[in-house]
Amino acid sequence: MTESVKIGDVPVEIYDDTAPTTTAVVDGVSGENHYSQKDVNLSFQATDNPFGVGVDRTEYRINNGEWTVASGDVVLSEDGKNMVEFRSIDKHGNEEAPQSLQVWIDQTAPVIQVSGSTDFYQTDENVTFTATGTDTLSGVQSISFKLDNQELASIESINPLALTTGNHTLMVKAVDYAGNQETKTVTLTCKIDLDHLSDLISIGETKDWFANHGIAQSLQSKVENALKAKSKDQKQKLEKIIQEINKQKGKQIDGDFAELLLDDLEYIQLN
Ligand SMILES: [Ca+2]
Ligand SMILES: [Ca+2]
Repeated sequence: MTESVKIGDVPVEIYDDTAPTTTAVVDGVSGENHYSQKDVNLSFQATDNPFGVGVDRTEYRINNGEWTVASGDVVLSEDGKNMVEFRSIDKHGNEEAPQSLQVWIDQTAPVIQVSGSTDFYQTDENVTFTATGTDTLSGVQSISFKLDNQELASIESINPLALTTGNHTLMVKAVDYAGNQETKTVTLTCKIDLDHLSDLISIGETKDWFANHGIAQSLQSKVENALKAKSKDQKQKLEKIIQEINKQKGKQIDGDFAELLLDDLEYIQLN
C-alpha cells in the first residue's frame, strides 16, 4: 500500500505492506503452570517496520473474548487461566498475526476441612480428628501442623498418652502453589475419667512403669473403690490414690508416669 506524504514540499509515496511488531511487557508472573498470587500488569510496546507508515493501534483479547484497543496498561486480576492475545495494526491496516501469552492467577487461599472428633481419651491409641486442604486453582503445595506451637509431622502421629489432660491448640496451615495460605486453629481436648484411669494403669503395666504387678493391682483396687464410692466419699478415695502414688513416685512407679497419674487425678477432681 502507498501513502502520499510530503517531505518539505516534495510529495513522497510510502509503500508499506508490513505489519508492526508488538512486545508485551509483563509485570508479574506469567507462563503456563505458573500461578501469580498478585494482579499482573501488562503493557504493550509496538513498533512499525523501518520507513513504515507507523502504528495505528494495539489490540488485545482475553480467553477469546472481544478484541479491545489497548490504551495504557492492562491489569489482570481475575482468578483463573488467562490466555492473552495481542496484535498491532499500522495506519495502512497491516495487521500483525496475534501473539499470545498465558497469565494464570490464583489469589484464593486453600480451604481447610476438618472432620472427626476433637475430644479423645488419654488412653486412646490415636485421635480420630483429621484436617485436609483443597485448592481449586494452583493446588495445595503443603499442609502443616503445630500442636501447642510444636511442629507436628501429621495429626495421625499424635500420641494421646504423650499429652497432658486438658486443652491443646492445633494449628493447621495450608499453602497453595501460588503462595496463598490459610490457617485454622482447633482446640483438641485430652480427657481422662476414673474408668479410663484404670485403663491407663493397665497400659502403664504393659510398659513396665510399675516395679511389680502388686503395686499396679493395689492402685487398680483403689480406683475401683473410688468408682463405687458416692460423690462425697469419692473425694477421700481419690486422695488415697494420690497419697499412694506420691509415696511410690520414682520408686515402685516410674517417675514420669507417676507425674502423669497425679496430673490426671487433679483433672478428675476438677471435672
Ligand atoms: Ca507497517
Ligand atoms: Ca488457590
